[in-house]
Amino acid sequence: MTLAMLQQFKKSFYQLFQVTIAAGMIGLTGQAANAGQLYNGWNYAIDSFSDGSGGEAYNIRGLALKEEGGQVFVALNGGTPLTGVSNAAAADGNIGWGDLFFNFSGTNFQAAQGNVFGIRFAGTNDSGAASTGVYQGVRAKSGTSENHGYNSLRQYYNYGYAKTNTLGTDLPTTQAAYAYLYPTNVANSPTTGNTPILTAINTGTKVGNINMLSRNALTGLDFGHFGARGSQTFGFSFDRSLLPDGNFLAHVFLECGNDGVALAGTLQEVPEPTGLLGLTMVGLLGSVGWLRRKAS
Ligand SMILES: [Ca+2]
Ligand SMILES: [Ca+2]
Ligand SMILES: [Ca+2]
Repeated sequence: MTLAMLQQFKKSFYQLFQVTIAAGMIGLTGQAANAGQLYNGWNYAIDSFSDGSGGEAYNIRGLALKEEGGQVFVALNGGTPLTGVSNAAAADGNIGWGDLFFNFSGTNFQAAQGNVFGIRFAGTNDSGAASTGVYQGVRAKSGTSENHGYNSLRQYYNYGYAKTNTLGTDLPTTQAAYAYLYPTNVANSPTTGNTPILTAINTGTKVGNINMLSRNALTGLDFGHFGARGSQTFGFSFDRSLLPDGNFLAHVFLECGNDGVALAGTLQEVPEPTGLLGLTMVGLLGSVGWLRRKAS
């Protein structure tokens, strides 16, 4: 995919979820997405640097993804360590990362429940997934109350965290965030009662493992290019074949709902080697036939 194609897709994605709610809104207030955050082969979503409730230990700065050599690589940057932060107010004494969700359905996240992919990458979090890895057929749950967090996205915004790039550069406004996470009727009238923050896998089927990667193994990664310089950078990879082809929206919240980020991207179709050979043969035979007809 070229940079121009990615830019167009990211812009379209943002507009889709703006248009979804436009009918019920007085007008559009969001600016065009700061799209096309492609750099050194990585696709970036840069999150607000000042929307981590509780300070930098609960602040996400970016999410990035690249596809290379039959693997998908994911990287995160912010102030929250992979193993979370000790906090006596949490049921398990720790507040950390939730699970990462991939939605290829083109619908809002709530409508997509049961048809979502989820990745548990933090081995110490409160996921309903038994172990780290990639899961399909996922339904998500909210773990914010056990993690001393926000009971709803609306409550988080009511506390003053409705900042620009609230869920990163691909879902930059509160309207876009509501429109992606909830059905239209909720997005048009978000309350503290109808906007739970789904932070973790509840149920799903494990389809593969992930490989945790050191900073140095994340070749080409450069959050600093976008000014995202959180103290924590980590990532992981998994087999490309575990996810379908096409456009997706990926997102992750901290377990407390104190911050979240989303990334719009595309996983391109990978042709089967035998299929490709077959197509080449058909093409060659077709050319031969055409040449024969032309000669006769
Ligand atoms: Ca943030
Ligand atoms: Ca926890
Ligand atoms: Ca955020």
